Amino acid sequence: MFWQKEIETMKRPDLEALQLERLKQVVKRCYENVPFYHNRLEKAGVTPDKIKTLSDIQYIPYTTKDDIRDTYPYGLFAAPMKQIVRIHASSGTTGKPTVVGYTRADLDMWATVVARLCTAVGATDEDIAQISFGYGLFTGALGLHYGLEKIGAAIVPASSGNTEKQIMLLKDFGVTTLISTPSYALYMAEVAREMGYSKEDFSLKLGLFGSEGCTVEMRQKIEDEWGLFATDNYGMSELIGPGVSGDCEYRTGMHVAEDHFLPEIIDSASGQVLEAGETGELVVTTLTKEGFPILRYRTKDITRLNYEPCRCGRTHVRMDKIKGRADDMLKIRGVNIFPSQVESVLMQIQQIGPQYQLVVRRHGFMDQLEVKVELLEANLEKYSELETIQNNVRSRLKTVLGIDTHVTLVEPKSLERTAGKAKRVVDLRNETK
Ligand code: DLL
Repeated sequence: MFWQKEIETMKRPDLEALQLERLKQVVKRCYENVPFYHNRLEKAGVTPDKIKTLSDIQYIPYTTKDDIRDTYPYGLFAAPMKQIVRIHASSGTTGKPTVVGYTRADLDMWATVVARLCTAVGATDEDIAQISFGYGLFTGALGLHYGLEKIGAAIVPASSGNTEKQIMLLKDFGVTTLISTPSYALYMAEVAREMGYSKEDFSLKLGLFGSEGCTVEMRQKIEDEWGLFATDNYGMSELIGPGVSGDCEYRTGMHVAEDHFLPEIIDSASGQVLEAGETGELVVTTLTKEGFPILRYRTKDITRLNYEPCRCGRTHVRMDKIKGRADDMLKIRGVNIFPSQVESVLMQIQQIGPQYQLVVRRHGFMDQLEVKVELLEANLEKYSELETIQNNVRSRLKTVLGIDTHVTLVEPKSLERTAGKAKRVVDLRNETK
């Protein structure tokens, strides 16, 4: 199903013509309204009239998170505060947050792109949708909220936390669509079971997940636990929040809302733009935003763009599941490792639960990766059985990662659960010498 079929299935040449028109406008807007961009573009010798083709985007310098921080809080806003009707900020844990502002038109565009991804996977005005993302400065909850409202779903704005109450609402309200991080969906399933429920006690049929990575294997676990169809959705507050891209029914990549966001892939280290189909860092230019437009933003997220036609009929490019963040990539003894690779392996092993944590330490000059996983049953008494599981995990990880890891089996339900994004990596390399 489509929310805006004409736009979502637009012929590529028409789409690219629209993108070019909008690119010119956004460059002009930034140049004229934001001193930061004015100076940057001048320095690079790019005036708005220099943009004649889409590939002329390459002359525009990248924008980074540091640029947003350096202009904290409102330095990159391109509309007067009078026109700003909403402010969000990133969930960053260190330093000042990155602050973004929306005009009324921005909010409308946001709701529209979210409405598209909800509709693409079958959500309708018949649905009862529980939003278990935290309401607040984080864009996840309000982003999904207004998109779902646009399509006419009945929204249960549960926010995150108080998991037993969440389960009660899911059950008593006959909720059909769950919106949360994938890790919280799994945790909720665990609590539901502890409360004595099975999936048949609920009416869930769809899960709109996102805000953190979710491998296909983990998605399968969530689907098995809840008996729903789970989809992946990507976005970030600097660009708008959720709605930048989302799965269609075929789940073979997330369609980027390309009439509003122009994606590129670059080599993280050199900054070179890569060929279509290569994997690298995603860079995005917002094409229509008024309050907080951003030119060539380096997302640090690693993915690949797929321009092959999709069976669903959408022509907008698909991006692969996020492989990891450039700064989440662990370099251990010279080998690049993404937590998502570890996750794929762990999810396939029967005796362990879906929660995990990676701890990196430095012993002398050697980095060591400890993989903490939970046993499913506490009463595995035989030491040899534990050893078999441990060896199995270790050897499968070695096959996939190419390095030896230290596998620690911990008590069931002992790793930390969060209602938001799971913290999978603890890097202690600067503390352990
Ligand atoms: O997480 C926006 C969002 C909310 C997207 C709800 C989807 C659903 P931030 O808090 O600014 O915004 O975090 C953005 O989260 O750069 C990625 O590293 C990560 N991320 C977001 N979606 C996905 C996803 C929201 N589907 C950062 N898969 C991004 C993997 C994701 N990582």
